[in-house]
Amino acid sequence: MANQTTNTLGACPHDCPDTCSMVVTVEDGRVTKVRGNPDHPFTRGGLCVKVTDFPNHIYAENRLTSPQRRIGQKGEGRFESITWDEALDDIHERFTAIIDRHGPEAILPYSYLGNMGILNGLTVGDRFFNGLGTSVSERTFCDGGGISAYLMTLGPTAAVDPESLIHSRYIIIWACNVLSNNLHLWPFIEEAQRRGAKVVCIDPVAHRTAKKADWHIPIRPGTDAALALAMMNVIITEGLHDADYVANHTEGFDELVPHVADCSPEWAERETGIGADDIRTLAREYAAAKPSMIRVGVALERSTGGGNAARAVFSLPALVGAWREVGGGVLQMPIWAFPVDWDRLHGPHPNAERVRIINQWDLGEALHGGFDGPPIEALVVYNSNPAVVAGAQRDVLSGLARDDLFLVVSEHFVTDTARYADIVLPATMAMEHEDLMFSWGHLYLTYNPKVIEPIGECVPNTELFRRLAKRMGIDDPWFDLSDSEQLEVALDWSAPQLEGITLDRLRAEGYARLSLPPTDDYAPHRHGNFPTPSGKVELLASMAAGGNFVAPLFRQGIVGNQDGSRVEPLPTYYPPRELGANGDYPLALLSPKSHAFMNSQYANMDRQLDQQGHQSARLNPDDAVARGIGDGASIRLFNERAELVTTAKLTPDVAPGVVLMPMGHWPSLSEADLSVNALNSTRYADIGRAPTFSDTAVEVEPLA
Ligand SMILES: Nc1nc2c(c(=O)[nH]1)N[C@H]1C(S)=C(S)[C@@H](COP(=O)(O)OP(=O)(O)OC[C@H]3O[C@@H](n4cnc5c(=O)[nH]c(N)nc54)[C@H](O)[C@@H]3O)O[C@H]1N2
Ligand SMILES: Nc1nc2c(c(=O)[nH]1)N[C@H]1C(S)=C(S)[C@@H](COP(=O)(O)OP(=O)(O)OC[C@H]3O[C@@H](n4cnc5c(=O)[nH]c(N)nc54)[C@H](O)[C@@H]3O)O[C@H]1N2
Ligand SMILES: [Mo]
Repeated sequence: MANQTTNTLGACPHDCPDTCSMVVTVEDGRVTKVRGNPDHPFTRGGLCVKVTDFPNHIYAENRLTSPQRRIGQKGEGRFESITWDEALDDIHERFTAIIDRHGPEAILPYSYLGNMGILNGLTVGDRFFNGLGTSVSERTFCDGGGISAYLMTLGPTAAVDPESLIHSRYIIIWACNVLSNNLHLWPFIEEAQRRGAKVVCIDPVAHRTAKKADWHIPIRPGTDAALALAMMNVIITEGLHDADYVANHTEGFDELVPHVADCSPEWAERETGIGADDIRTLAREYAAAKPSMIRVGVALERSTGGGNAARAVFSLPALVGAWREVGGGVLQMPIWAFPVDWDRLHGPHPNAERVRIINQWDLGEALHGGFDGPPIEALVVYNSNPAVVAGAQRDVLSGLARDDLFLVVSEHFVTDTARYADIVLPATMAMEHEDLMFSWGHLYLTYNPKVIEPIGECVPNTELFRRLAKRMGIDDPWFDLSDSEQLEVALDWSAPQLEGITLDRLRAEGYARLSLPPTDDYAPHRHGNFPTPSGKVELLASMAAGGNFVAPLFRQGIVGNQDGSRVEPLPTYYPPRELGANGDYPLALLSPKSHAFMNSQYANMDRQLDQQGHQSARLNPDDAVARGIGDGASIRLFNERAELVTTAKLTPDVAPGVVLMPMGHWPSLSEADLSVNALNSTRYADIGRAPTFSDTAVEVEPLA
């Protein structure tokens, strides 16, 4: 047979702001090469270190290719291959018995964005679980806090075209490691820098992005709200604010003025560790540069007062009138530009008013009977790896090990979560199924065609839930639709942003920029028009009246406050709770993203693991010397939740008082048999039930 080679445009499926357009080479039915699409204005031909060897991932020797049934002890990872029919029979039998005994709320789904496709991603299982009436899984551990704060302050607006950052004159990168986590934004920032913009990076760690900035400001973790409030204080007391923009397009300025009157730079210096003069300089430069831009990362929300920190930062651009110009404002996630019909995708819950909602963050507690209502007797995990990514890792692992828990995991590999499963189901990767990608880092819709047949008996998540729905007797016409048919109704194709964009066009061209004004003219809030209840930037948030606000997207169509906790209507500083509170644990543990992993994905792949290095703790030399710890020494890293034996790496890049241990390593592949989330608590931040990874106190000791 003649060799047949095709090059097709596909989409990177990962949970990353860049959503790259990829050229996928297929030779004789096998993917042989993947590269960044040189014609895509955001991808610009490059891919990150994680995915350049995609074919190795697809054809990895240990890839799951058939359904598996456990034959060993839980956690041992020993399985036998079974047929799909046998797997579905087992699931049907166990689910039916559990529902008979306790009702459907004894079943808990657990998923996140392992796959970011509109069909196969965030909501893919929801119609099935809602159809059964199971407990609802609340998914706020990525950016639930930041997004909730954003909605409270600015409303659901795309706000900024990331490509317009070339026009910015001053760019503050606040708690974001752009060069590792949002690589394809960097050229736009670099272009602005070339044109004379100043780039400032506010981060306790001098990572590769901070090193390229013009000014790196190390901040004490969890104190960002103090910095932002002090910036407001300087801007207002020195009259640097844009009085006209404030008067016309904000709510609550009169209340804000006395609120920040005591937030002097000297006060903020004591909280943040940043010199008062530097705070003044930052505020003055930020207010003077027109236009100024703030790129926020997810770590801003990850402290006790993280939601308020995000509210304060989201309030700054209106004070200085940054929204007036292209390249001004705040770049969080432009997801709101994509008219995805999330309601249709997740479908209604039959018991929406009263159903039990369990936040993913509380998995360990939920598995140990910590919630009212029926015991969790079955857990279904897909698109996620809670054994690695969730806090209180020891509780999660012991919960997954429960003999009476029926655990079903849909995966590519036997992850540390799947090791505990009763049934493991094999899932396709991007090239094996069709999907369409929205983006949380640019304004393009990207189409992903199926270019090879699924490996073995792998099925897309869509098909998994079709099979489960049929076997469980769920009567929902949604499950009769093919993937292509689901795509036809997954978006509101009549929305103005999709004018001129059709599935046919996407299939032919691979991607399309949303139909919005051109980048160089995209300043949607030049004249206000914020989609908040008041139509203005809500410095004083009307949504605070509802209590702890959680953005609706993260639940299966259930909106509103559940716990009644109070949110201040004005952005307020809440100091870190754990850090500094206990003299036994004087150091702040940070666990941001790993450069060479995709959350926990690729942490089992040799090349990426080599590139990232094994789990280790980075310490400032001052802290190490004070404890008699040398570079490369074995140490104990601990707090009251766990103890990890690991290697110390000394570097001045980490601020004194901080320990850096990026997330993603699998416990089973780590010296400690635990990874960094064993040290993290499951306490929530103030808004949106965000996690508090950056408010974790630890101590280190040399290993005797
Ligand atoms: N290479 C790679 N890229 C990724 C991912 C990955 O795993 N690997 N994951 C993707 C996902 S899901 C996400 S959400 C994004 C996240 O990407 P980012 O938004 O960049 O988030 P993080 O890496 O969690 O944290 C960013 C920075 O915040 C700093 N930080 C921590 N606490 C604080 C604090 O209290 N204040 C301040 N000012 N800074 C703080 C950390 O030192 C870190 O440098 O990346 C995506 N891209
Ligand atoms: N300490 C600490 N913990 C963190 C964070 C942090 O910064 N620090 N970040 C948090 C953040 S921002 C996020 S987003 C979460 C990420 O949490 P997760 O979304 O759980 O992270 P991933 O490692 O990407 O896990 C996804 C799993 O889905 C699988 N998968 C991928 N595609 C498919 C598919 O098509 N079908 C099926 N069935 N499975 C698939 C992958 O193999 C992988 O094992 O972690 C959170 N946890
Ligand atoms: Mo995330």
